[in-house]
Amino acid sequence: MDPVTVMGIVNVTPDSFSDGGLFLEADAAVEHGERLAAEGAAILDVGGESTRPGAEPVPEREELRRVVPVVGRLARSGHRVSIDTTKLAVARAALAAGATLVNDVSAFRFAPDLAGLVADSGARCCLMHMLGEPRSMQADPRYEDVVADVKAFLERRLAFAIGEGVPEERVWLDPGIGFGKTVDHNLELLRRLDEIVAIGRPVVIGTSRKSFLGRLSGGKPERERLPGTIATNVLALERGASVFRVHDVAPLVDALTVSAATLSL
Ligand code: PMM
Repeated sequence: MDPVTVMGIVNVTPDSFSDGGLFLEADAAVEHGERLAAEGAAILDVGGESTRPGAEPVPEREELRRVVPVVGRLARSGHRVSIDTTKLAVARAALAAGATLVNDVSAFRFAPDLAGLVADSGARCCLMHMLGEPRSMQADPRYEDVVADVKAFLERRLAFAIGEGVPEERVWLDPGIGFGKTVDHNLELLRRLDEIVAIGRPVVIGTSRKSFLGRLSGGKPERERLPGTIATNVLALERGASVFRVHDVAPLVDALTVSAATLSL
């Protein structure tokens, strides 16, 4: 696997916290995806349901309507597409439309049958840690030891996926920055990311424009969080992360390529 794989975010939602619905229309989303690919994104991560803290679930029909045409058009243009969903029907339709990776922020907890679909389809999957569900995850997140707890969770979900027939080498893991975590939890996970990497699967990291970066930089709004996004992704690379899920692809590709060369990765 390349030392740096940048995953560009293509949100097709009216309420995603950082795109503000700019890419709701399929044409705009496809155009955005094409631009991220041209900037160096190796994977385009298409999502139709916001997972921002407090977000309400999106009905399946609406999620399908948002994402399937976008996945199909980007895949037909030759791009590697991942589908960011927790729903079986959405993943099934997206894989049929050409997606090759299922990015499930619930790690197959919300739809356990997703594991069998991934196993049968030959797709890869990304299993992410989240405390509970988006609606309530930020209420009062507590851990015994956030890194040990997240690691144990990811090991359990990896074992579940393997038990359902997904070959281990097709699974990526993600500690889920911002998903049921305080600022200190997020920092501890980044600081000790090597412990998650030690599980032995590629680690995906998603810090892009997230609220803890705003909190740490004097309350900066989403669009001014690029420096924090770069800093955290570079540190995650140094600690062994391999896949970087970001909104601002061009600057991150630059920063991570230079960092990888400096680290002789
Ligand atoms: N973050 C969001 C959505 N999907 N998937 C993975 N694997 N990791 C993440 O950190 C992650 C994700 C929320 O961010 P967005 O609303 O900007 O897409």
